[in-house]
Amino acid sequence: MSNLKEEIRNNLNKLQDEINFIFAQGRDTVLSEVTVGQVYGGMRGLTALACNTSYVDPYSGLHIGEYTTEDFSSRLPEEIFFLLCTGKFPESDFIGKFREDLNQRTSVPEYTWNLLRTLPKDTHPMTMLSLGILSMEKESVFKKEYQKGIQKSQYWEYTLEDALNVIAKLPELAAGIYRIRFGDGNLIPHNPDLDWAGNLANMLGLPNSGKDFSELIRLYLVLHCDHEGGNVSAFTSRVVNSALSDLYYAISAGLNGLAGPLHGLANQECLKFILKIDDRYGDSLTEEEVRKYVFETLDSGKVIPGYGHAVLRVTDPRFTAFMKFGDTYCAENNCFKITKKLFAVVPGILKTYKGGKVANPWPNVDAVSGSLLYNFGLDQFDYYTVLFGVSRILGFCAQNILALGLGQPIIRPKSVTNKWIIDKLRER
Ligand code: HAX
Repeated sequence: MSNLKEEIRNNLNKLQDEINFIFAQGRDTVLSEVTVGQVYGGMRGLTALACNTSYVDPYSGLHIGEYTTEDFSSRLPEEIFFLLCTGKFPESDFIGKFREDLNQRTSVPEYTWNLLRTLPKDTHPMTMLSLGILSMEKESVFKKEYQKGIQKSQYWEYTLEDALNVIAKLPELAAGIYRIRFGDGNLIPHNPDLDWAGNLANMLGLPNSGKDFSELIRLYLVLHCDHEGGNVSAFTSRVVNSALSDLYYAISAGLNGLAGPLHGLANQECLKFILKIDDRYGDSLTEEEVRKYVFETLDSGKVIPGYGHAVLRVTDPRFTAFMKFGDTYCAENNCFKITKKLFAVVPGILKTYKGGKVANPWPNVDAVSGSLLYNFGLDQFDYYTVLFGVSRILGFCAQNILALGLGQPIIRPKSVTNKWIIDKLRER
């Protein structure tokens, strides 16, 4: 067994010391005030959560521990999971031991495959992923131990067991969903000698899959792993787990949030957008035609997928990492070329469109990821959010393990009625 558990315990001790210090210094200190606008505006800008896995700086993007996206983007997802849970990178012997551990846990139960195979053919792959994980809920080690009666201080340990059991099965489950939904339904067996991302790339069984495709899947699974605590999917997963619903419920719930077009589904919307441009203008697309298409989209009341962000105020460094990959591996691909042309044009338009109402005119990670997958023959864009989900589950797991380890209570903010707010305004 790797030293993951021991290092999580060390991290929890460190985080608990910090919390003790924070409480001693000023438990009643006001961090953020809430305006009426925020109450009706998706709580944007309200600082009301602590999350110690990752942090999104509006100007430098995603940080995990002390590391920037550039620092960690060349690592394996297994190392990223360790980093999310412990705040540091593992020693060099971790990968081998962790792989051995995961290899003992890979097998997806037959009843899950049976369930997935009986779903209607047009079921969205995200529904299949969410249901696939939920179907295994009866395997939850946390639930079984909780029913026996465990200490609160042990909740995280059994949640870690659930996390490892789910993470180990994800390549097989996600690839199986692809093959049932889009292929001949025959599953490719897990290869114990491949790493986590390599296995997923291999089990998809694409004709084009080779070293470069595995590298893309590795990068994809690293870049989507976590985005602090307030985004729809992570927050949903945490809220559900805070009721001590086990990790299977919490992951499935988080995935349901990720499935929305303003969140994880944006990458498939992006590629559709790019393919429509390609269809209409083809190879000879000019900058003026891109501008025309973007304005047409905006004027019809639609958003430009892949642009904007609730927190970021610069080009997403994850977008930059993918663009670097694209320049190296797919520079001649038409979708990638259109992605570049959009990048040259869209921010300038969004900066001033309708008085500059778009808070962040720059691209997010979804603006490019689909083009790269498409280049390798992964042309079923309904599937893209599944890959996002597989990666983001690392973050859901780490966030919930740490929150339980720190004894965080059930989440329950207060809501009020319009009348309550009107009365409050009258008091001014
Ligand atoms: N195109 C056109 N209009 C946009 C826009 C875009 N890309 N981004 C924001 N706007 C509009 C909003 O719709 C909003 O208009 P209204 O006031 O008329 O409602 C206005 O600009 C202000 O919104 P904002 O404060 O800039 O953005 P939000 O924090 O409300 O929303 C979103 C952030 C990411 C949802 C938003 O920018 C958007 O819809 N982008 C396109 C979809 C997308 O790329 N989603 C993926 C985001 C990354 C992610 O979470 N992936 O999982």
